[in-house]
Amino acid sequence: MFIGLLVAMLILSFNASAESLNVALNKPYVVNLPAGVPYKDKGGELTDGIRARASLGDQAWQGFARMDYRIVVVDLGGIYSIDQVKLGSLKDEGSNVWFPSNMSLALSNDGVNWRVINDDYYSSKDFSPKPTTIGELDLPAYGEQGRYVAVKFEVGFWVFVDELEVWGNLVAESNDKSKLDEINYKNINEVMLKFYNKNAYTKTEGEMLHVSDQTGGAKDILLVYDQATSIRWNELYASPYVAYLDKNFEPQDWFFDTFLFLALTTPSGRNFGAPPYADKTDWQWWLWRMFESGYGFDAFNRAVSTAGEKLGDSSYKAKVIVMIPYPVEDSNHAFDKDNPGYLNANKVGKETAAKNRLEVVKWYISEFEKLWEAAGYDRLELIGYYWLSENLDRNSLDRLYLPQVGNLVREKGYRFFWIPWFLAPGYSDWQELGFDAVMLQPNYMFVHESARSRLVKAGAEAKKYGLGLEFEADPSIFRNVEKRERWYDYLRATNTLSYDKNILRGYYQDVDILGTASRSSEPEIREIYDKTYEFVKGTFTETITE
Ligand SMILES: [Ca+2]
Repeated sequence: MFIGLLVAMLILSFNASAESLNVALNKPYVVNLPAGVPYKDKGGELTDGIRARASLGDQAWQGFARMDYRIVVVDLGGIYSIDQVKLGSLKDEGSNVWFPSNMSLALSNDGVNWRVINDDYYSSKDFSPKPTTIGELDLPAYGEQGRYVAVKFEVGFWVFVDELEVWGNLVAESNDKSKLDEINYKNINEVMLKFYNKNAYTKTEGEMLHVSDQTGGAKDILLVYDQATSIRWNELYASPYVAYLDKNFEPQDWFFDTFLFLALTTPSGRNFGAPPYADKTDWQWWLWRMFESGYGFDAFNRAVSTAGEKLGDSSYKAKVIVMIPYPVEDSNHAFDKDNPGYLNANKVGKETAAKNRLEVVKWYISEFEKLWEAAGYDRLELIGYYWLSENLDRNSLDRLYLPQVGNLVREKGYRFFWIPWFLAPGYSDWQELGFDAVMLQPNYMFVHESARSRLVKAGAEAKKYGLGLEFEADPSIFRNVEKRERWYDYLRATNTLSYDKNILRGYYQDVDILGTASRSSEPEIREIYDKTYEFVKGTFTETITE
C-alpha cells in the first residue's frame, strides 16, 4: 500500500515534469523589426497556435525582408523551465524565401540580463529538397529557466515564419509588470554574437581529416589566386609564402607546404566559377598565364630554389594543386564556338551534357599536363586537382560526372580536392562525389553579423563528416580591428576546441594579404604574418576568451 502510493506519486511527479507544453501559446511578444505589408503580423500571430500551409499566399505567414536578422522576445509571464524552442518557417526557392540559416536562444528572468542557452546553423540537408516546403527549426534548451525568451534568426533575403513555440513547464508564477516595451535588442544581439557554443563541437562524434596519403601529404594549403584582376605572381611575391621571412626579408624557415593555384576572373570579363561563365579561350588564356616564364608556377619554383639556398636545403619541394574550372556554358555564349551548347543540359540533355563536361575536364587536364611536363619544375611537386565550384548544382548534373573526374585524377596518381562554402549542398557525401580531401569554409570573416559559433559549427561539421577546414581573411583586416580579431579567432578556435594540429587546412587570403603584411612597417600589421606563421608551425597558443 505504502509502496504503491510512493510509486503512484513518483509517476505523478515524473509526468508533471516530463509533460512539456507549448508555454508560449497566446503569450505577448515583441520583434525588433516587425513584419511589414503585405505579410504583416495582425497582432499575436506568432503565438496564436495557427499554422500556415506551404504557400506564400497563406495569411498566417509573417514575412521578414533582409536587415540581417530578427529578434523575437516572448514574455511567458512567469518562470518556466524550457526544453526547446521551435520556429515554423517556409521555403519557396522561386520567390527567394529561405529557411533561416541560423537561430539563437537566450533566456532572462528580468528582461534585462540575458544568458545565451544555445544556437545552431541549418543547412539544406536538414530539410526537404522540395523547392516549396515547410520546415521547423528547433533548438534544445536543456531545462534552463527564464521568464523572457529571446529567439534570433538570420534573415538573408526573405524569411517567412508562422509560429514560435516554447516547450516547457511552469516553475513559479510572477506578478511583476512585463518588461516587453523596454527590451534592448542591441544588447541581446551582442551577447548572442559572443556566444561560443563549445558543447556543439565536443558533443559531435567523428574525426576531422588528418594529413595523410589521402591529402597527398598536404597539410597547410595556401590559395594562390592568379587571375585577370590579381597581381602577376613573381618570385618576389611568392617568397614570403614559400619561406618565412624575417623583418629583413631573410628566409628563416619553410612556410606553407602546398600551393593551390586558381582563378575566377578573366580578361574577357567572364568567370571560371560563376556567370557569365568562362569559355575555352579563357581556359587557354589561364594555362598560358600560369606557365609564362618568371610568373605563376615558375615564380614559386624560383622562390623555393632561392629560399633553399639560404636555408641550406636543396631537396625541398613545394606541393602544387591546380584548379579545374567549372565546365559549364551560358545559354547565350558557347564554351566552344565550334560546338555551341554542348555543355548545356537544356540543349543536349542532362546525360549528354554530363558526358561532354567530363570530356572538357579530360581535355583540360591533358593540356595542363603537357605544359607541366615540358616546364620540368625541379622544386615543385604536383599532388592534385581542385574542383573550383564551391557547391553542388541544384539540378544534380554535377553528380553525374564528378565521381568520374575523381577517378581520372586518382588513376593519374593525384588527389582530388574541394573547398565548399559553409553548409553548401554536397559536402556531407563528398566520398560519393569522388573527392579525396575536402575543407569546409566557415565564412565567419565575410558574413555581416556572424557569431563566433559559426566557427564552432564548421568545426563540428568537419568532425562529423571527416573534413579539413579553411581559414579566411579579407583585406578589411588591415584597417578594421574587429575584422583582424576575426582572423585570429579562426586560429584561436583551433586551440580553444583542441583541434588536432595535424588536420588538413586551407588558407584563403584574398590575393596577397599575408605577403602585404610581411612587408609592413606597422607592427600590428606585420604581426598578422608572424602569428599566421606561428599557427602553421603549431606554436600559436592564443585561445578565444569569452
Ligand atoms: Ca501563427
